[in-house]
Formats: sequence, structure tokens, C-alpha cells
Amino acid sequence: MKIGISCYPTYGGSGVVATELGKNLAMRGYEVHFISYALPYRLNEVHENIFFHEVKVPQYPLFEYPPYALALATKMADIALYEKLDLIHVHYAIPHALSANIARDMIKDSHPLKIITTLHGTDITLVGADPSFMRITRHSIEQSDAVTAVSQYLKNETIKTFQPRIDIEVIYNFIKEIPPLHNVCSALKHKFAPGGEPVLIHLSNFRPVKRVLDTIYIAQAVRRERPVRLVLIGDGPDRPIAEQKVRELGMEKEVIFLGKQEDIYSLLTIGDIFLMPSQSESFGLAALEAMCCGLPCITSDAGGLPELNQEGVSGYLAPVGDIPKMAGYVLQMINNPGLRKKLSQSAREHAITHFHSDKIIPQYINLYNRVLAR
Ligand code: GMT
Repeated sequence: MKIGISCYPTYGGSGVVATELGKNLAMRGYEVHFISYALPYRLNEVHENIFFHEVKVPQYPLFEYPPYALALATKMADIALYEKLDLIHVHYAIPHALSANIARDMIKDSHPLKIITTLHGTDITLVGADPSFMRITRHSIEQSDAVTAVSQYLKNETIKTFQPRIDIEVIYNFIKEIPPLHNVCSALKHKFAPGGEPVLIHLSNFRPVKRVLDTIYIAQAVRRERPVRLVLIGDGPDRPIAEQKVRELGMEKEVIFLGKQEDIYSLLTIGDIFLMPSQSESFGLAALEAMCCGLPCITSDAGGLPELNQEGVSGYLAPVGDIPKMAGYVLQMINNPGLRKKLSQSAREHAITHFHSDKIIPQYINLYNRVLAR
């Protein structure tokens, strides 16, 4: 089977899922063609079944807004025709699903092309629900041959917002590998927490929806009782205000900003507890990655997070913005190392049992086969 994959290549969950899915499919013998404006950030290995096609948008003085969706549609049609793609799997509805629709239309007399659309989160809850994009998002979803959502919550939101005339299947995010736990980067851990302080970790693209400031307030509340370190991985619009807040609170020694990083699995192993206090989260891939590195997670109870984070098994949940409750959970674990260790083991087991790629990827393959057999 030949599969096209389109996604945002930048630092973010939808691109990570698309890229890891493509890499896994290639390992299983499928030919995979990534189509995007840049090399996806985790597409960092060579494989005989993986190809990358860059979309270039010509600049022209008339184009105040360069028409990426059109250049993408043209590239998708070209690749589908010349490489004989069976299907194109797009991640994040806007604009990928629309571009795929246009591509399929352009080549329909010479080559059949099926479209699978995976909805990831803000393509439904924020961007797609905006009146400027609502009708085109519904249209793109309905014109797909199959649609998946990364949680039951996101499926429900999609139905509530768009009432699309197409079924939506839930296929959860997955973990690609199980890192060995003894591989802790101990030199790094010692550098960040020289006195053996517990290390809290947060990883995100620092958009307002992630509530990065809450992680700082949690660390501030915890340090009133116990010394602690907070390591922040990632970058984005809220980083400057987060840095400013840390200076205002005089916590420069306790809060470490690492910026964007590639080797997430190694970095996660230096942590003791993972924080995800998001305002909204359709699934929470970063928390899943943390769990499989043995980090209990303290998350908000927003969106699809309760489908991932199981209270008392993989960590704890609290209402959005409830800093005292989240800080209380951190202290509970810090003060009771036996509890933290037990949660560390059960979080990892939970991640591996329910969200391993061997369980999730076959669900996508099964969907591809069903769509192609229609
Ligand atoms: O919807 C977004 O914010 C974009 C997307 C991304 O590219 O970062 O994140 C979403 O997709 C991930 C992968 O499916 C999910 O694990 C994240 O929960 C989800 N983010 C939100 O819903 C905020």
C-alpha cells in the first residue's frame, strides 16, 4: 500500500503522531510519502520506504497571504498521480483535509484517491469552530472517506460543533518505544537538582491553552514546604511571560527553561513528576510519553485527559486552574516516595498496556483496508 501523509511539520502533537505513524508504517513495509512545507521535526531517520515532498509556495507581490492550501493541493495531486498513492492521511483538518479534497477532485478521472482525516484538537475546538472556518471544516470532514479523532471527548466535541454526516472513529495517540528506565541521564539530573531535589517536568508548545504559568505557580506553592525544581521543555508564545514570572517570583534557580529539544525520552527520565495543567487537551500526548518514562502525571481534568490519566494509577487529576490541589498532589508524592514509586510503575504499565504502537497502529491499518475495500 502507498500512503501519503500530510501534517504540520512543527513542534506539536499532531505532527509527532503523523510522523511516528508514518515511520511505523514504513517499518511494516508500507511506502510512505510525507507532504508538507518542511521536514517534520521527528522525521530524523533514513528508511527505504520513506519519502519527503516539500511544498513550495511561490511568493508574489499580490499575495498578502501566500496560498499554502492551494500549493499543498497541487503537490498532493502530483504525488498521488506519479507515485500512485492509494490514500492520503491528513492530520489536523485545516487546511490539510481541504487540500486533499481538492487534490482528489483534480485527478478523479485518472486516479482514485481515498482521504483519511485525523482530528487532533484545536482544529475542532478553537480554529475549526471559529465562524471564519466552520463551514469549510465541516465540508472537509464530510468529504473525507474516513475520519478519526484522538479521543472520545474530541469525537463528541466534533459531533456537537459540526453535526457531520460521517461516522468518526476514535483512535488514541500511541507511544512508539518503551525507553529503559535505568537509562537516566544522571549527570543532567544532578546539574538541575544538585541537592537531590525532586524534579517536576512540563513539555509543550507554550501556547496559552497549555497554562504554562500554572506549572510555575505549582512549583511556587510546593517550595513553601519542600525544595523542588521545575524543568520546562518547549517554546512558544507564552515563554516570555513565563520567564518574566519566574524572575518576578525570584525562582530563577528553581525553574529551568530548556527550549525546544529533540531527545524527549532521555530528558523525561530526569523527572519525578510530570505536569499538564491545560485549559483544554484532546488527548495529551506529552503526558503519555512521560508515563511511559515512568513519570506519574498531574493533569487538569479538561477534555480527553481523563481518558488518558487514570486517577490513582497513572497520576492525579484536578480542575483547571486549581493550583492548591495540584500542588497538594505533588507534595503527597514527594512526602511519600513509596507512593511516587508505585505510581511511576503503574503509570508506565498503563501507558504500555493501553497505548503501545503495537495496539494502536493496527487500528489505522485496519481502517485503511476497510476504506480501500469499499
Ligand atoms: O490541537 C492542537 O493544539 C494541535 C495539536 C498539535 O499539533 O500540537 O495538539 C493536539 O494533538 C495532539 C496529538 O493528537 C494531542 O495529544 C493534544 O492533546 C492536542 N492538543 C490540544 O488539544 C490542545
